[in-house]
Amino acid sequence: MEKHIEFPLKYTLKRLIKITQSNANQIPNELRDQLYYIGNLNPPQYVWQWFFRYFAAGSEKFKSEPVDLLENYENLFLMAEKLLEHKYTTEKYHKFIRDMQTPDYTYYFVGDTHGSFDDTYLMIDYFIKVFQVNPKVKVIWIGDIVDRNPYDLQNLAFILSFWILFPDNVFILRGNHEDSSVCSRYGFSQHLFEKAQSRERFEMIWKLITDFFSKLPLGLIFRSGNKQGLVVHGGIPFDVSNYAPIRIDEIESNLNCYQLEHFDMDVYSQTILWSDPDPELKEMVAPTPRTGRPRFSEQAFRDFMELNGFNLFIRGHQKFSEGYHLFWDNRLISLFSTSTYDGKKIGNARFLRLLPETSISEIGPEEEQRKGIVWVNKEFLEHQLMQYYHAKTSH
Ligand SMILES: [Mn+2]
Repeated sequence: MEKHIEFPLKYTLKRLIKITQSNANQIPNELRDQLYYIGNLNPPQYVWQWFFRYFAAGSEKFKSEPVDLLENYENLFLMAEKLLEHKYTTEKYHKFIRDMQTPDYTYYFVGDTHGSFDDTYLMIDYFIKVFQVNPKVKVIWIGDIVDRNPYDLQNLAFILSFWILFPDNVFILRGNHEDSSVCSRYGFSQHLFEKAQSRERFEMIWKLITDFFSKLPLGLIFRSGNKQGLVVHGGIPFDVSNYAPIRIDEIESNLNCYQLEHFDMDVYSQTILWSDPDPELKEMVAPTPRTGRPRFSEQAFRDFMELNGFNLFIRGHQKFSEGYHLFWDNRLISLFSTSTYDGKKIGNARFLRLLPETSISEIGPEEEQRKGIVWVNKEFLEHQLMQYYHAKTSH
């Protein structure tokens, strides 16, 4: 084992913890100025406090979280909803965000986090450090932030505050669990109810959150170097009972995706949120026996990619204990960024880092001398950051 390296940048998590523990409401001005500079925004004090409370405390503090924090949750969700509305009016934020103007940026993609606060904490800590070395960075959360683990409300609040602090660098997409018919069954509504302590308070904030979920974009079209592609939670759009290759531009205006529940959506929005790739599938597309979950074949995938001019497709949705899976010459990358599920350890969390110069054929786990697939592990991330830091500062 390599010995512990102190990250050379000023704002290590350790230093932040020291500052915030001595005075939880005192946010260091120097750090704030630097983050303002990167984020170009002046968020309200409670967003900072929220962010720093989590940054300083970690998941250990959740059990003793005071009840009056509910008002902070409410403020945070109101702020998030406002930000989403504001983004819509700029026309840049839509059912699909088109983010093609920054091919010199590094893109980070995070798969399902499902309330795994400790993994999210390591990733956000890492991203904040990356921002300090290189502001030309974007981070995309691919949905399924809630359910499946005990601290999903906190996970969501932490990711939202990160988004509010860096609205031009951070994006949040909808997953199939950001749906009131799903997150009322897999943990989230229960956790919120326990926090609210009364039916009335619960219903007020439940409405706020599920409304927010219903307005999230389905996907983001990006370009980094010579890579151009789409990121969504599930898979390509198709009609399972009447297959034909689909062009995003042609279906977008008719998509009926801004619904609280997927039952009320059109079939394309449903498959974008729910479908899975299946290398064994002989038909173009088919439902999964028993569950009915839609699947698509390699040929259906290649047709979609060619028709839309994409060479890379990134998604989450499927549980892989290694945290990722590569399909079809790395053209489809599946990410799973939680190491715990139903409160139990299931494997490793990973995310994807796409530098402009990364080529699709070299994508693979970084610890196997390949590129882009990054392991969410404290020592590994520190080591990885050191390499990144030296590469950025040596020329
Ligand atoms: Mn999912």
